[in-house]
Amino acid sequence: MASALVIFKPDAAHRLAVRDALWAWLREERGWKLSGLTWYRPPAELIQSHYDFLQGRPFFPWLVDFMTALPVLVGRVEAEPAGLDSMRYELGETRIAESRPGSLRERFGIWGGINCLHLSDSPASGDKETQLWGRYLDLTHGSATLEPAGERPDHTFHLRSLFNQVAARSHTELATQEATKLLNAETDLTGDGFGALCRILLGAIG
Ligand code: DAT
Ligand code: MG
Repeated sequence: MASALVIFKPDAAHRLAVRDALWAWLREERGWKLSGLTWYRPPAELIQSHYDFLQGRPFFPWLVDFMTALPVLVGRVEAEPAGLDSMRYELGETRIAESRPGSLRERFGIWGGINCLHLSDSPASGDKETQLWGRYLDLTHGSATLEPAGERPDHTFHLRSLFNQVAARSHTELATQEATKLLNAETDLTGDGFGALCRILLGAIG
């Protein structure tokens, strides 16, 4: 069996309808077993180590801000290597514009690297990542309870269209305002937390 680290990134952890959908997928446990899911806000040093192979890339400062600005949901899955491969296949490719139609990232990711879920990409990286994160929190006894999204909408495709407009510098201000309104309808974050969510998501555009 291989261990893998799973993280609901801030977009997935705080957009409630998206969180529900991803949680429903993870809970299916088709060939994998989930142990623990914990709310945790990672410090920058942890994210810098976790993504050390990306240091120096132009999006790296954004990536660290994205992953440290809000609490995320972290857990561990156990799977046969082939089971882990099929989970990664269902997850889809890294960048949303390139994610396979029907994959989780194509369905729920907003733009660029705002791609909702982290999942270790091999047994070797799973070992490394669960060991690293295990130094900061207990990955086996998570007891996060997830409130159901209730009537919260999922505006993924509309948000993707608006983010594309912001990226193309077309109606930048209006598209930003409209995206902020839609995000507000999707999340229960308020005040500084909501401000942080908007900053890290729109910050992906650079
Ligand atoms: P994955 O998450 O599919 O395993 P990765 O490990 O190569 O992808 O990269 C880690 C994260 O870094 C990824 O989920 C989002 C961000 N990232 C990687 N390449 C990117 C790019 N070209 N543009 C924006 N964000 C990127
Ligand atoms: Mg990876």
